[in-house]
Amino acid sequence: MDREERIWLGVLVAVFLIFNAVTLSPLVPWQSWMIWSRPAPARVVQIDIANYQMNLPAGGIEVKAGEFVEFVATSRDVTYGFGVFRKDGTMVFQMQVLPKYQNRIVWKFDKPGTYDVRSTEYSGPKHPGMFIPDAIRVVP
Ligand SMILES: [Cu+2]
Repeated sequence: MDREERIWLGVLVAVFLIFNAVTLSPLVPWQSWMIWSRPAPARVVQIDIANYQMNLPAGGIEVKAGEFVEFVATSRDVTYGFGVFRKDGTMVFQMQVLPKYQNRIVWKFDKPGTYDVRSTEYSGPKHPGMFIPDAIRVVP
């Protein structure tokens, strides 16, 4: 390795270290959620999926804007996706739902409204029917 290569390697290492220090720093004002944050969810929502059916809690899902909600999704057969969408079709979040495993995600809805749920993982021939309009109500 000659001198220019060592300098270039040093520049790359410095860029890597500075980038990570800045983006992981709690001093950055826009960085309110840390990767190691463990917010206590205000409520836990269980979702059971089997045979292309998403079984949501009876009475639907109602959460408050600004509170942390934990979604715990389980599958009893194949891999599904749990995706939450705004009414304009844009995605809020999604996670894979692996069989026989408690798949968890903690989310905070910023805006009140109703949200749709659909499977975001191709799971088989009945996958396109896995759509639940207005599945989540977020109230102020
Ligand atoms: Cu699916």
